[in-house]
Amino acid sequence: MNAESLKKHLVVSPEVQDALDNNKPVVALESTIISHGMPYPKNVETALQVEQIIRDNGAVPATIAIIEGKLRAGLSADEIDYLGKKGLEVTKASRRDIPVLVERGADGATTVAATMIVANLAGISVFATGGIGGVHRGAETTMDISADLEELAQTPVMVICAGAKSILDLGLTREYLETKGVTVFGYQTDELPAFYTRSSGFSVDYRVDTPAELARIFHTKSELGLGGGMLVTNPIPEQYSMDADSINATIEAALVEMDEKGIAGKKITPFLLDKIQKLTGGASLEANIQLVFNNVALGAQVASQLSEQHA
Ligand code: PSU
Ligand code: MN
Repeated sequence: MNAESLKKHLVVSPEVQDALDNNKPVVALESTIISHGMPYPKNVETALQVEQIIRDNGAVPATIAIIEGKLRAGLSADEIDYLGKKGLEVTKASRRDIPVLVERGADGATTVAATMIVANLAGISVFATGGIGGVHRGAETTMDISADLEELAQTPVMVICAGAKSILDLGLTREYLETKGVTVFGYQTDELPAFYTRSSGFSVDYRVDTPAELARIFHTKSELGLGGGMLVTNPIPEQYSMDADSINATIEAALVEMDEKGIAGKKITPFLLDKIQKLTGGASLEANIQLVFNNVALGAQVASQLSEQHA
């Protein structure tokens, strides 16, 4: 985007802009997790706590969304509350939705893909969240593959997550990322974490044990002009991880109900997240919140390391 278009469509909050101008660490955050990933008011409480954790770790949070047609990096507490309250009524915005929402002056809660796009436009390199979209089970016939994976292939933002849920086909997701040249890192682990649990039976491409090394690799990738993102998977802390058999049984039950109800397209992920939360009586929501806290703390540490390397 040229400077004029950027100015027209992108609004960076003064705090985030000041941090970027002065090489201070910034961590981007998505808003679909607020509107479509958790129920109100837990979603808003969590989003605000997440921002606080980033501050406590020495970085500036930049929650990203589309509000009244503007791409926004850095929201006020009132704006976060607005998105959280509106919940599923806000459009879930991935790459394809951005031009329409901007032209219409509408609101959008950004997915991982759309958040990466806006973060990159704003000049933010590190983005932390809970889980990413991937290749859905049965994708060999439905072709349901999240645009998040394509975005990781092309947009130079490091995404920190807790792996992917087994609502997805983790093996196919790994294969897809490999084809697209996206390196999958395990933070202090050799195994791909499966969101609610620390293990999945799948390996990562590389284990990295420090935020400093993650920052150096990101920097080197950029020096090499390789483009594309980096996927860092950070396992849920042991004390919050769920029992694998029980969560997998819940996920299977949610998938059966999804088929029965004929849920399809972009509604799939929010439907499954909600169903799993209801079936576990909130235990999965608590695990979800804790793993996000863990990821954003790591995000702040990596962003701090990146700033130091640029100093
Ligand atoms: N996975 C989660 N929680 C989430 C999402 C995925 O565990 O909130 C959200 C993210 O915003 C992600 C999006 O980018 O769902 C993927 O949706 P889809 O599969 O329709 O691309
Ligand atoms: Mn999909």
